Amino acid sequence: MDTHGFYTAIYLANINQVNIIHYLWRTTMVTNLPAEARAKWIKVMEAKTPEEKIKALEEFLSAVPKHKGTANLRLWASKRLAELRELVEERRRRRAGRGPRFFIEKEGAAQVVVIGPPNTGKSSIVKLLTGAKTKIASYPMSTNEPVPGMLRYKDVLFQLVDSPPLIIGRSSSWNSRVIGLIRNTDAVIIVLDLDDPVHRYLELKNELESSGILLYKPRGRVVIERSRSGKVGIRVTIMGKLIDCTIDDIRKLLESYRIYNAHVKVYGEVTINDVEQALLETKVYKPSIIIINKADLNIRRAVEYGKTLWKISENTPVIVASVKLGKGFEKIGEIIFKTLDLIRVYTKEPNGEIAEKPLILRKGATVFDVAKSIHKDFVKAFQYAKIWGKSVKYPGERVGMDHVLEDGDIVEIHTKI
Ligand SMILES: Nc1nc2c(ncn2[C@@H]2O[C@H](COP(=O)(O)OP(=O)(O)O)[C@@H](O)[C@H]2O)c(=O)[nH]1
Ligand SMILES: [Mg+2]
Repeated sequence: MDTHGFYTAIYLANINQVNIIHYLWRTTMVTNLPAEARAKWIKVMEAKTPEEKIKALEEFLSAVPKHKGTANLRLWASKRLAELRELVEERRRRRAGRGPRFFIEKEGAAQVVVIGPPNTGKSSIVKLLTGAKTKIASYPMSTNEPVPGMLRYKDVLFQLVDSPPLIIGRSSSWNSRVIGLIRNTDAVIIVLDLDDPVHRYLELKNELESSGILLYKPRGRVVIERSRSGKVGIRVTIMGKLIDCTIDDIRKLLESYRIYNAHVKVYGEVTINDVEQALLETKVYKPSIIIINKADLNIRRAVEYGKTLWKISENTPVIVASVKLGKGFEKIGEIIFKTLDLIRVYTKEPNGEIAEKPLILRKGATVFDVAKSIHKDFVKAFQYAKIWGKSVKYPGERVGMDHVLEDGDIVEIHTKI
């Protein structure tokens, strides 16, 4: 058998792809919501418990007028409500000491949920990579609750979560729970085997899309981080380009939703509608990796499927592997790290040691993000930062709060105190 195939079949995504999903995103307009609905949205954002979120979403939904332009938004909101009701129900059952546990507390730098059709080897993969005690069986539906385990890559730990399969094309409380798990995670690994993987992949992708979960990176992306501490105003960092609006338009839009303190990050090409979509959280993008498992059964076919999937999935990384042979997983940590667009940043006190443990941040993170993650007072008292690493022209260069960091940078923050 040609084991060489396992290595040649690893592809890394080209993250600058222009794609079709983005076009769909652009056309699902929800603008022109009445002021009453906008004012109610902030309650949804601020809800702390699932119960509060359910109540706020119900109230928001009742203020959204029923017409074609709001159909997607209303469908999304009712699906979200179903997920949240499942979560509340689960907690109630758990208190009574019964039923499966679907909500998994995040640990490590990122959480990655392992999904896919029944019996493809999801549990076997999580067990192989993390040692988690998860049940492996030759019959489908053997996993009935998510099981977490930790995977190490260099000085970064990832949490992998084995999950029960989604049942395609049926809305059920079971599916709502699995979707809820996926919505809250940072990335997904899709495990397929040699049983019609292309078709299975497309089914899964469509199922997720109908719940507002996208597997492809849109051309433009907006991240809105609301400030919970302190009045920082509305800060907009442009890593790409605004197509049809100005920074001031973004500020006005946020203010119409009564948001006065937030950091808006714009990646790629973005319209004002994209900003509103991000605000309403109707579309979330989950970076993904595809694994074709059981390649031991027919390596040639597995590699063929791998190439096809790579092409039809906008160059999502595809790994052709076999748990049985323990092959194909050599680069999984590196691929997860790259797919998540993470960077490691090391903090350093003035005249002090460099921190041993890195801060794990998203690509595009700024000095502001580092200051914020240390302490809220660091943002208020910030004067300048000194940087060593790839993001600066010379070691120890002085930069401001908006400076965009790179993987491996060392950051020394100087404050007024
Ligand atoms: N031939 C082969 N069988 C595998 C491989 N990985 C898992 N299996 C088998 O596939 C079945 C389902 O595995 P499991 O991990 O429970 O799949 P899950 O339902 O997706 O979690 C079990 O009988 C496994 O032993 C593999 O790489 N090759
Ligand atoms: Mg399983």
